[in-house]
Amino acid sequence: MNSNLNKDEQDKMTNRRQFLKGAGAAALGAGMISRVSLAALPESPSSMSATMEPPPEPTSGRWYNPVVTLNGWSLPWRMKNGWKEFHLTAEAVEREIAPGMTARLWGYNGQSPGPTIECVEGDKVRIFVTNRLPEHTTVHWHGIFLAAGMDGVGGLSQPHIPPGKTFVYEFELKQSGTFMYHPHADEMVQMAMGMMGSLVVHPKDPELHKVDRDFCFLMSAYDIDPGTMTAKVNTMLDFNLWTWNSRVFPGIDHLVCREGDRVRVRMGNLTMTNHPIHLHGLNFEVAGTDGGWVRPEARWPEVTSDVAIGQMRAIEFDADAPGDWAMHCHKSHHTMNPMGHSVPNMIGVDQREVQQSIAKLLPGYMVMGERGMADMGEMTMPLPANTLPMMTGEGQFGPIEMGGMFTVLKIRADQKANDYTDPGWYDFPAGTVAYEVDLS
Ligand SMILES: [Cu+2]
Repeated sequence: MNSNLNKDEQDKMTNRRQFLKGAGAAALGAGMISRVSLAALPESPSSMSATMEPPPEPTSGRWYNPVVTLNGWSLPWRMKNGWKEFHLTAEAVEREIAPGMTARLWGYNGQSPGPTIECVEGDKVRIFVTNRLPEHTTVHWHGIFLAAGMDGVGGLSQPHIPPGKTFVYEFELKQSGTFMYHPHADEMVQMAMGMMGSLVVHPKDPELHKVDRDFCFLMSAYDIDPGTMTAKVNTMLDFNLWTWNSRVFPGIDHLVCREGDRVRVRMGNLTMTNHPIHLHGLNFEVAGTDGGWVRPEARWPEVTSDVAIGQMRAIEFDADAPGDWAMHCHKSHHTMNPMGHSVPNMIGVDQREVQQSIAKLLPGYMVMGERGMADMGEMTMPLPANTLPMMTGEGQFGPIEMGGMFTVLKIRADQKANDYTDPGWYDFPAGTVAYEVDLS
């Protein structure tokens, strides 16, 4: 992430300001910038990278424990006369889904999802939204209590933000918890193209709901044909990329923890189906939803939490089990990448004859799936450009055979506080790994 604009971007920004000044002289609708100085728009920093930024300490305003956005970053702000000012730019972006595949999506400030917005209960927040899309948009602040005219539903609570225009949203945060932002305008297209971001409101008292590590991500699904880059927006069910923060395994950041840490994972679902998120090795509690914190006496232990469409869940656990633990959606088709969704079931079918006849026409042709699909994880089948194998990833014992919504929770005794660097694969103590029985 580079929060300092280069010369070219500065010129663009200046041009945009001048353009806005000109436009500002004309009639302004409700919500458009009128009460704030047009020349004083805060910067709209942009990121081209899918690399996790270490949690940013708050630079001004009330102190809080920052969150860690998987493969993402948090949006800087500036304080102005007691207001925390952010600047989102809605625009076309390119997102690396995993090494080997890049998608053309829509997002905010250079990425899909957009940067995480972090603020504190009691903050007065002013969020500028500049629309650089080819069509109008709005931003809805999912779960936030605010004046109806700030809720961002195009046509219902405000006029749409036309291309090239900047609107401003203002509200005072009366709650803390886990929320998100996304358009409420041409949603079918704009959400299918990746427009969304996490919105975290920290408690005023940093000791409340305190954890050592606080991760967040949003779930989104895309339908991108192998060899192409643009998400199909009319797909209703048959998506082929199931993502966390617009990334798939093995491109999703690992959740690195120190043994003994209290850990929170905030996750939101903006796909069109539910995702039962399963964690190995530990149990957890749902400590919060997008409706607020769950009272401690109302929590129960779980190892899988279903995150339904349009819901958010903040789970918490004590990282007391060292090791490498899988964390994934339990729908097995959601831990797969594109190249497997239309493969027929060939288990038990002897394809040798077929192979021989096809190989005459297509040298190098391979049959697949006679013994299950695991062979496909190992095969280095030639793929069309810009797509990903169905099952992939290499662990210390062999192929992991996963894709999509899958990552690894890494708990280490010797990880330093606030250190998120990948410690590598777990060093299993001797005699603790499943082993082959000697039958001789
Ligand atoms: Cu799922």
